[in-house]
Amino acid sequence: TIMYETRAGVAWITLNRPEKLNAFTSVMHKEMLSALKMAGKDEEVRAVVITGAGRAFCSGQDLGGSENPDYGEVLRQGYNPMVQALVSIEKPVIAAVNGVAAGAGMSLALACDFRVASDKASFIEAFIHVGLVPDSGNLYFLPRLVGHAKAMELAVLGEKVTAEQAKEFGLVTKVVSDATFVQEVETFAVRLANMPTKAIGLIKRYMNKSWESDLTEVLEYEALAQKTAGGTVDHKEGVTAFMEKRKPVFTGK
Ligand code: LHQ
Repeated sequence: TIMYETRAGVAWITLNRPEKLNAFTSVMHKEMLSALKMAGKDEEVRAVVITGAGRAFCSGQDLGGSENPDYGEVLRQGYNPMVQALVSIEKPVIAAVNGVAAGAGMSLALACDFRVASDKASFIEAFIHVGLVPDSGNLYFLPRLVGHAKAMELAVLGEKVTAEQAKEFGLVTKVVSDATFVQEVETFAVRLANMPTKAIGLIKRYMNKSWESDLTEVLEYEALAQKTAGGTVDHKEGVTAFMEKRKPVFTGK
């Protein structure tokens, strides 16, 4: 139910249940978790793309499945470890939103570091339409990405938002034509994969921490992160390239 492939420093993770619009099952969660762990560990991988097979990105929980009736446990066992694993990957993770992202499928996109959307994509906080609440980090990421007022509006009204609308309120990094979607995502992902990976990982780690920290703590995090970044090969290369007036070649080390 999950496809995993790597090329040009990028791991491509594809949700692959197109006939159900890539709705999540417990099997899919297990496969997703191992794909994310693989991408995190593989040193050749310097960027991760998550996308959907067929016309949808992900329609959230499979509503037709005979899953555990204890939804709390479904979240604790399936979704929450996935979100934690995704956020713990110290590499850029891009949601390539090829089509509709609904319910926990939208949450998955929100937990990524970037969202690149096809002009055919849409976002829908579908939970409310089945009498549920946003989950899988949705209540954490949504207000942080779009602000409290917009997040309340989206979560409570559950209206479908087009890729263009999502771009307007900052949910999406860029909207690209469906015809060139895969190439555009690839170009973006390869660009990220050729950047100073360690520094990106540190930015991600401490940007996330900044939400639950005060200024004194953040200043110290920056000092810690900068000490680490300052010791990387990529920092040395960046400075050398600058002095030699050439383009740097970063290796992620
Ligand atoms: C589906 C699904 C789906 C099964 C489309 N399941 N078959 C966490 C923990 C525990 C419990 C509960 O929930 C959660 C978190 C959640 O994610 S709750 C929210 C769950 N998701 C939804 O409520 C979204 C349900 N889907 C939709 O609203 C629509 O399908 C969207 C807006 C995504 C797309 O609409 P359309 O483009 O019109 O497609 P469609 O509705 O015709 O769907 C195509 C097929 O996919 C259809 O099957 P069929 O056999 O008739 O062709 C759907 O039944 C199936 N499908 N989503 N989540």
